[in-house]
Amino acid sequence: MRISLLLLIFSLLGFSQAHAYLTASEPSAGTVLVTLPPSISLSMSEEVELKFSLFKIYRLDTEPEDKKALVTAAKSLLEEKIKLKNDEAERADTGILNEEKRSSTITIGLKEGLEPGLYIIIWKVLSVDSHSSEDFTYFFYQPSQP
Ligand SMILES: [Cu+2]
Repeated sequence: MRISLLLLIFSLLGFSQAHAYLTASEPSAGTVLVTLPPSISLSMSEEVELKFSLFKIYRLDTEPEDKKALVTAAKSLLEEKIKLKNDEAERADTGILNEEKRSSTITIGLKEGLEPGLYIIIWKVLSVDSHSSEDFTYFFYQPSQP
């Protein structure tokens, strides 16, 4: 019993390590920024094929009341927007800044003059092992009042 449980844990770990998942981001999830940087970066557990991966940043008009509502909002953003074409106007990003074909560190440009609020970064990536995965992270932009 104990051995099979251990095997299960190891196989679950093996499964998650075989895909590109977020290991870190700058800013990190939930950070409140007083000023916006020119770009944000995502670190993935393995390299992704940038031509076959999508990264988008959206500002939400209404902020979710709690973490659960935020996850729901992010999931519907992923469903509705990740494959949308010609959506540059409603996005907060200017696209990825990487020039290489594959990378585990993705830099995404931010537009200038963005409104305060909650920003959600969504992605659907194809990792070099040919598996695809999608997820999100988020930050707040809250400039201090003069
Ligand atoms: Cu994989």
